[in-house]
Amino acid sequence: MAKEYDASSIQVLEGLEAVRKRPGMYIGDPNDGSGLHHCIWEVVDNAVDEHLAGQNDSVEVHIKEDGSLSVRDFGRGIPVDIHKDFGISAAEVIMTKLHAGGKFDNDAYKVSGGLHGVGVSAVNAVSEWMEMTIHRANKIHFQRYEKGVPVSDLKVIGECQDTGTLIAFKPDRDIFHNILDFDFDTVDMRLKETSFLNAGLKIIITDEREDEDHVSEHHYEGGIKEFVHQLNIRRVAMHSEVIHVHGSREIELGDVSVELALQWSDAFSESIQCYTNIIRNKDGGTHLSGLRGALTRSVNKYAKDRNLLKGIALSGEDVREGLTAIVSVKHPDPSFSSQTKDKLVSSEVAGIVDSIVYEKLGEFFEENPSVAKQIVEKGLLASKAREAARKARDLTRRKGVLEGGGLPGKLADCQSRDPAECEIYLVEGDSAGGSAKTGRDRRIQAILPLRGKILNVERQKRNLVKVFQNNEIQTMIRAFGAGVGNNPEDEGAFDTEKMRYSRIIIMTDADIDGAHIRTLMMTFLWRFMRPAITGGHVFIAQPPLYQLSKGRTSKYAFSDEERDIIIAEMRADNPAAKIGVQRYKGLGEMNPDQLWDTTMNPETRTMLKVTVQDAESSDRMFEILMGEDVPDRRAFIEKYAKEVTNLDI
Ligand code: 0RA
Repeated sequence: MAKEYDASSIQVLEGLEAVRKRPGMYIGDPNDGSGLHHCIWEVVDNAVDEHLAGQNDSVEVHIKEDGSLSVRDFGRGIPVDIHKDFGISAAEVIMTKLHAGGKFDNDAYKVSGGLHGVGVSAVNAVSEWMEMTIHRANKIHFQRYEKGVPVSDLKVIGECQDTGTLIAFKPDRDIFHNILDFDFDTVDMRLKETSFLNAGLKIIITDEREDEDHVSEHHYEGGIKEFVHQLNIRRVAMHSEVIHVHGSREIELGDVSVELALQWSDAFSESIQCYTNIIRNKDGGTHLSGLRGALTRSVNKYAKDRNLLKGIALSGEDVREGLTAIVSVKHPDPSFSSQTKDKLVSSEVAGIVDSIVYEKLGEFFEENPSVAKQIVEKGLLASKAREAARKARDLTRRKGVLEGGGLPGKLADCQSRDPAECEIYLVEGDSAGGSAKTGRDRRIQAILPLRGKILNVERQKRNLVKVFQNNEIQTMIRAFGAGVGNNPEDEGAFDTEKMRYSRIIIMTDADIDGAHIRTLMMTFLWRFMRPAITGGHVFIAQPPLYQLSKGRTSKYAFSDEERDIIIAEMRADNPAAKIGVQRYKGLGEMNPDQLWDTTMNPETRTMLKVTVQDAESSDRMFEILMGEDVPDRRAFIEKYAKEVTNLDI
């Protein structure tokens, strides 16, 4: 017995050492905040498992002032009896042995899962300390670990009436060098999602780091149905009730259950979020393809049976326009395409989701004919708009060819034909366009002046023809030469491989109008040339706000703070110098040399690169900010752009 204990404890130490050596393999990147936050999800997952086992109805998370965090659940409490193979308490096994996150009782019990299924022991290994307090069998048990190693035995320290587990840990700064602060919004958003996916589970987050505690509580009896309702809260829903279907099928290893909530709105985009065992699969997978197939077939069948189609077949895209849906699958042994579980690949799931959704949605349509009719009508409108848009798009392409080479007259092209080194400046107004044409490096920089405000495409959802007939938009399509449209299956869809310039640089005045024009251009690119944005090809030029001159020297300032610093520097040796301050109201006020020096010279310029982390939330942001007349469009740029110099590109 003693020998066995020695051997296994050596194994434990080796395991913990492996985690500390390569934390990225077990808990995610330790330097960008993702690994740090994964520690929380891993610990919370254990509490969620107790909920799934029907043994826990609430979880309390505290973010503490000293950099630690605690998770309390009201489940059965981690078992404290001696584990027969290891000679130590089962609790200590769970806390120290990798892959011992699994449960000892029922195989079907653990459907929630940590990032890599390594369990809480991996978190223990990367924690300066971890403390476990267990309420079980009317006793309070306690044990402390440092860097994963127990520093005391599991001891009884008191008595209690309730059951549950409290795990507190402080991430080790030897592992997480850069980022040690838990981000409240990240924690809040993720745990909100967790509580939506676990109907009835209450999750309370308390941030104790400010003078006053900040408390956020999530508790949704309606589960994913309420989730869809919330996602659509700023949209006009086409039917008041969120549709909710569920079912299960038996496979060899146990039951696969499927839960789906869906609602159509007047939105343009489709938004389907997929989960397997409470974990988000951002790239979808077999549950998504099963759902899509069933949706297309059931809507078409309903419509055809009632002669609503007049010979047209609705495409999947037509049917899904404006759809918001959550599909949540629970599977005893799912397979994913990668460690990060971004895509579900278990092939049997496609058929299971398809058959459950097809059957249940068919029933729903039968029982709710007015809703069904509206969905069909929306699909028909989408189908017509898409067909008209296709024609208009073809026309745009043909017109380009007819006008010789297809390049618009306003474009001042560059000499090089190597897209990798070429860039195109989209410039607001003809006068700024003139300065830019003179000031540029004509070998690699092309200039396209655009007149006034381009069309807000977000308000033309039903009128795509108007989008394609717009002059400025046609000009851009032809200048970029890479097609238009986000659906790669469409002929002539935007393709970054075909781009004539690898960088599209939006250059507008540094005022409110300029900001507005910039967001209009970004909106167009997002809705019609999305791969340019997701591929990192879109930039925002940063012209200076001020020119400051003293005698013959002059400097540029790109913000008010910078202006004040430069003035102070210029006055350092002579406090009385009266310094010339010129505020640039528009790009047109700069002469070509100045524009080159401050904004366009690739050697010295700073630009903003447009980045999109989450397509889902970006969709919503474009919809909200561009759909209505919202004054604060600056939020937009702040959310999507990060500063880069040529070195980062
Ligand atoms: C193994 C078996 C049982 C519960 C747990 C583990 C458990 C683990 C954690 C981790 C955090 N909170 C937890 N709560 C429970 C079931 C024991 C039984 O049958 O009583």
